[in-house]
Amino acid sequence: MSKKTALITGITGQDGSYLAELLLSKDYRVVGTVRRSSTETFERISHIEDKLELVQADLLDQYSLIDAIKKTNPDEVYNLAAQSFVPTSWNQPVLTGEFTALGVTRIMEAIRLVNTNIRFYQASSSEMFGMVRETPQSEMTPFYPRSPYGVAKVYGHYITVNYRESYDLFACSGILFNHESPRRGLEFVTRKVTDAAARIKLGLQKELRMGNLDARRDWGFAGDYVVAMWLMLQQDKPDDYVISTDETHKVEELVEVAFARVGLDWKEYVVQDPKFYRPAEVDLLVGDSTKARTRLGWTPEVDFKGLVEMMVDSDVARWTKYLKNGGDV
Ligand code: NAP
Ligand code: F7E
Repeated sequence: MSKKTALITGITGQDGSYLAELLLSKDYRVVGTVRRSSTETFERISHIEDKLELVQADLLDQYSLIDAIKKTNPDEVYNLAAQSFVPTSWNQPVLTGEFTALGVTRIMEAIRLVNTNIRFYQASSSEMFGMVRETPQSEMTPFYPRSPYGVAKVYGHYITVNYRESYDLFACSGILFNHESPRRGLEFVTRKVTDAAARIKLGLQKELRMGNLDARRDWGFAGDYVVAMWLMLQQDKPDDYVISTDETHKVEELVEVAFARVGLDWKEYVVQDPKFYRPAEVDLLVGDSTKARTRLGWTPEVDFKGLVEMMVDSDVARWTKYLKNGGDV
């Protein structure tokens, strides 16, 4: 049998890099879309770049998406590209809507025009639950998004469901709760905390300025979550699935575990700063991933403490190398 081809939008992001590794390990031909920038953003995929094919496409540019799909002829498309940072969605709500909401329609239109046999995965989010209507949150929980990002993801979710029902596409929406890794962007809370704990331990930073320490999230490991994305596209029928650890922890616990890993008491270093509070907060997220566990046979392998410690250890190693190399990472 010939190799399967997967096309990943957002391959340069956290999830894109883990999914590309997974699919290469399964002997896929892996194609990623990248957008033009004055400096390359390929850091997360530099270790596998020679095994990937990269094509230029942007979620804002319909023709580039059609062209990428026509030229590469994928069996599966994973739409991971988005403006994914919640606070930025208040500063750039229109752009967030263009990327994160309408971008989904553009890529599904490209699939519809080029080849309706392509299987499609949409990266939906627990942010759609927002001010939660029930706890824990499952596929049946109503949405109540609390940010322009959350609103855009609700659109992306429903357009995926609608194209599945309108055009009989194999289209799945994965409703993923927060997932993190040493490759997480530095502005997200987990990485901000683990990077700061490492820097403070090594004398490179004095304090950590934070927002709401009472918010609760269901945090898992990105490497576990990309397995669920792939499993969704291997089923007989397309469907939507919640992917989560089914455990919730306060931001304060995250800070405590991260600082304890480097032998520090977080209370001596963390300063609360109103700058990091949001216009509307999502206070509590905790998933019910029973459907994914029973139907896909998916289970996460890394727990909360293991995840935070993995990230702290990685940041300590990175900054230790920096200091050894005289300031060059
Ligand atoms: P990420 O690290 O922020 O990566 C986002 C990716 O999207 C990057 O490759 C970025 O490319 C690309 N991108 C942004 N705008 C684009 C555009 N206009 N055209 C083409 N590409 C564009 O995000 P992530 O954490 O890997 O998340 C992957 C997806 O899952 C996102 O859709 C996110 O919203 C969703 N999600 C994430 C989580 C989570 O906890 N991580 C949970 C639920 C859902 P550049 O490198 O060029 O910037
Ligand atoms: O914030 C609180 C903040 O930015 C988590 C994205 O991947 O997951 C992510 O969205 C919590 C919030 O992630 C700081 O108020 C406190 O309650 O790491 P975050 P997020 O907003 O949950 C979902 C599932 C996605 O889909 C998104 O793409 O932490 N918090 N102090 C802080 N957050 C940040 N960033 N910085 C702080 O200083």
